[in-house]
Amino acid sequence: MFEVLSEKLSNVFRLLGNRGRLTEKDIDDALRQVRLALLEADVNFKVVKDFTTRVRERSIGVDVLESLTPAQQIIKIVNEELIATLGDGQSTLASSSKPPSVAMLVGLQGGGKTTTAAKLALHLKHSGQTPLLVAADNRRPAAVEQLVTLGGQLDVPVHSEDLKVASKDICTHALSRAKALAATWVIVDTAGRLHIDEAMMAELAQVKKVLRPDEVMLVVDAMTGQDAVRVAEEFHSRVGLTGLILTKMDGDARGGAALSIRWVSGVPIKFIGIGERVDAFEPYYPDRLASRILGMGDVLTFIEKAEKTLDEQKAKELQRKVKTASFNLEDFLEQLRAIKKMGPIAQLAEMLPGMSKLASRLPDGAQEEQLKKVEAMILSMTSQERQNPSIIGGSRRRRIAQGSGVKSHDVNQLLNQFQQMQKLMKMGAKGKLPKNLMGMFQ
Ligand SMILES: Nc1nc2c(ncn2[C@@H]2O[C@H](COP(=O)(O)OP(=O)(O)OP(=O)(O)O)[C@@H](O)[C@H]2O)c(=O)[nH]1
Ligand SMILES: [Mg+2]
Repeated sequence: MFEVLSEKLSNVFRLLGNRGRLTEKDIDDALRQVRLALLEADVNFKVVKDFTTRVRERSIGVDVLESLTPAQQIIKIVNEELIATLGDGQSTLASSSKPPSVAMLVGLQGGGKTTTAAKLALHLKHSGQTPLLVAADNRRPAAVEQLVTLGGQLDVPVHSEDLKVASKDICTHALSRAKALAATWVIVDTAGRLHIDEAMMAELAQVKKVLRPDEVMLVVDAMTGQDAVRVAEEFHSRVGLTGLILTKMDGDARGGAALSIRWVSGVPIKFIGIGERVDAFEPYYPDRLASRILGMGDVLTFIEKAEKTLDEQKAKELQRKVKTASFNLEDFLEQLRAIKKMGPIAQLAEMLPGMSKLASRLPDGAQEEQLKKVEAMILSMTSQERQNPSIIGGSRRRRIAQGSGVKSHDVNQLLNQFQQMQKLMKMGAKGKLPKNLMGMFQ
């Protein structure tokens, strides 16, 4: 479904290429292409706007990871924000503590309700459940027959009644039958109409009242683009939905519905239908869909691995340096930056002996300012000075203060604190620290 979009996004990233640095303009140009590609894919314009704003905010001024190119870094951000748009985490089926659990399927005509009821029954059966299908669509004889046939193929019982019986009564009887059969799940296929109308909503409300379902899922055709999104909003406000099932995701539609529906309706997608066969059905994983849309599963796996090994390497290296007391201002700067990315200063205090006092002495909010100041000072030092701060005398101190726009005594303070920290590390390396501080040297 996402071939065209995928290809366009790949082109954008290819153009960003392996450049060493990306300017704000490069990022804006790339995001303009991304925006166009999404709009052409029929993604809701509000979703597009929100998405590109979030990606831009995070891309500009991003700290580039050593092992990733800027383009890879941006792909990483796009991927993460895409997942956020598609719905964070996987949404599982809600079940009842007292079986049977009940899933009611609703939707417009031809959306795939009946087929999906059978698919869901098979899915549940495969996971060890005993489902009962219910033909509550009594508007057409063919609809009942369709479900009965599908149930027969899957060896799943189907509850159906004479067309004259009202849907809500069929449902009442079906619940008793489920108990008698000791079914763990009841899956109810309801009648669809061409358009949303009062009669349909009234009937669904009645059926819902009888069933007291654990899940009310809208089965919606992903090929219908933005219409699907409107239908979801409407059903959600009228009937109250717990989930969405997107069907015909195997088609060649542009993908806008899939990309917008969760964000616009606020209802989680639970399953997707990917073909006409009863087994063409999958739980919905936002991360898998995102990587399909980006069309670069390999790159994403690479990015993930690079990040993980980098983190591990860095942690090991830091530990070694602290243990051998060879931790210098260069390392300190790197830690500061890592902390800035993480946020709370408390973590820095925990990690570095001697820093906790400094952190707690700072007034609220001044901490970030102080971090910036410290960073500026270290940046004004030569590499030699960072590796061996003891060579910093009066004239070097003045130069550093001037270069970073602080007072000489600020530099002094930093150097003193750093010295204290090094002392603690040396004591730690020799095993001479109090027990509670020794923890970090083990
Ligand atoms: N390619 C594809 N076709 C699907 C999928 N799901 C359903 N269909 C087809 O869509 C058509 C309509 O499906 P139904 O299950 O009858 O739809 P319905 O919502 O029950 O329709 P009504 O009962 O008329 O309201 C059938 O031809 C299905 O085979 C899917 O995921 N992929
Ligand atoms: Mg049907």
